[in-house]
Amino acid sequence: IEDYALEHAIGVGQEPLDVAVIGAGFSGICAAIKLQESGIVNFRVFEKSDGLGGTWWHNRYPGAACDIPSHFYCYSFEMNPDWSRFYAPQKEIQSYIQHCAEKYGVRDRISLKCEITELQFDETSSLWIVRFEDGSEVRARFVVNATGGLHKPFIPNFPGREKFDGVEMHTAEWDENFDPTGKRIAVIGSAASAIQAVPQLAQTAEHVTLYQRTPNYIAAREDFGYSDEEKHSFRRDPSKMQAVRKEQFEDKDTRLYPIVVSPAIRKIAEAEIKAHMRSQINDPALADKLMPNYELGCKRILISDDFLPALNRSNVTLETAPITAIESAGVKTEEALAPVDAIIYATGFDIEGQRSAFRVIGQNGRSLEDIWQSRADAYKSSMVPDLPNYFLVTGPNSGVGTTSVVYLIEQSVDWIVDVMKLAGRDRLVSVSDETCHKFSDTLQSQLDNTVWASGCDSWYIGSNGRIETLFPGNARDFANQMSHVDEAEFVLT
Ligand code: N01
Repeated sequence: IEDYALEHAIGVGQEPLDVAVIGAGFSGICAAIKLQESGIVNFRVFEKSDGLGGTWWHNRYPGAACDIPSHFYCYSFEMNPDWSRFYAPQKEIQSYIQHCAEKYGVRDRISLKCEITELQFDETSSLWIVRFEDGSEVRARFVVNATGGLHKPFIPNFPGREKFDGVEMHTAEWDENFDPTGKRIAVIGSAASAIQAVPQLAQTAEHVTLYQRTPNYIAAREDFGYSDEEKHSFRRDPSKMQAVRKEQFEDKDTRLYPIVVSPAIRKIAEAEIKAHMRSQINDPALADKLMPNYELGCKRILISDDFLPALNRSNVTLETAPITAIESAGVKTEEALAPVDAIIYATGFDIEGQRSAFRVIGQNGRSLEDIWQSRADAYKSSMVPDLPNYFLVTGPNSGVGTTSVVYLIEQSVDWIVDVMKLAGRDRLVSVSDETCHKFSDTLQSQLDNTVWASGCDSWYIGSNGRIETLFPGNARDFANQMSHVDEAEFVLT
């Protein structure tokens, strides 16, 4: 991964920006490209880390790859005939994002290593004050928060964690100098990140112990590499890439979305996936431990071709006894202590903590923390009452598990840019409490009828018991929601 020369020139003391974009992942780069295209050129992207790509910059654990097909997991305006595989690996996705920033001329609008600590709306100037960790600040008419949801690593507070003598790492904070060869490794967590890392680690580690608290449904991934001939044909005839994209968009929606809303379809698919899982595991007792006991789709359905076979290896153990403590030598369960050299936390992300990564203070001194105290609502996932000229990409209830988030990002960014244009240079645009709550209440009543509300414990559900991550429709429904901007939706002052 190329290391960019870092620039800290963030415009202190200069004219206010038209737009401050926060984050240089898929969302932030998309916002930058679309702002530029629409003629709003006085913007800057502020990125906390030292590289581009967001999720795809941070998640460098062995085996990290996307579980959405490459030709759909990219911008519609920048198809890539050179994807090496049906499902692209992390490095390629990060390079693709960087390529887009360079090709569309927005790279020099991105300031790296700029961590924001506070955003405050200044009523006098009607501008947002963006404050940084080093004490500097800039002002901007609009803010686009493109920081994503799965960003802040979560590590459980096991008793004794600080006593561990070996290496410990979260999957999203991977140290590339770590060599698993010959090591005894504990992987805690058994979901999307873990099932990608375990087969890779097991190839050279002395032993891998995987700590599973809840089993997951794991369907076949059926990944494959594209031949040079296929890549050439994508280049010669770009409509072939569009065809893959269209098939993914429509196929996933029609095939997978019914699982979300139909218990009968779930039952059939559940049996198929469980049979597939059993067929991959040699020991029936081990297979029993892997069978989920909740409805298919309640937690994210995982896909893998190499995780289940890896569990058959003699140097991999699946541990299901609950972890009681971490000791200096390793991981302790109710049954035994496993001495290890390294503990890998594949334990996911702190979604609610991420929402308060920096303070946001809107009109009348109302902070986002107060506004979202009991419920995190956003109108069309993007706008929050009392935060005028402030937009979120992939905000609350923006997730559609059956599609590509990059597709959803494009829909949202187009809508956000249109709303900015509606406000123009002289007006503030916001949504009323009533509009936002009415919108959100409708979503919540639809979500009540989905599998996500069927009783399992997942990161989709917040500590208040509400589903504030997912959208209750499919990709087409989301696109329809974002397809028009009507002045009557907003408060313009
Ligand atoms: O995290 P997770 P992830 N004690 O929160 C376990 C995306 N993603 O990083 O199920 C013991 O899903 C927890 O157990 P349980 C994708 O959207 C995409 O894997 O809560 N275990 C679970 O097994 C995904 O959904 C790709 O009982 C504990 C695991 O840790 C999202 O990121 C690849 C525990 C956490 O699973 C997050 O995936 C990777 C505790 N106290 C990720 N606390 C693609 O391919 C948690 N766990 C695109």
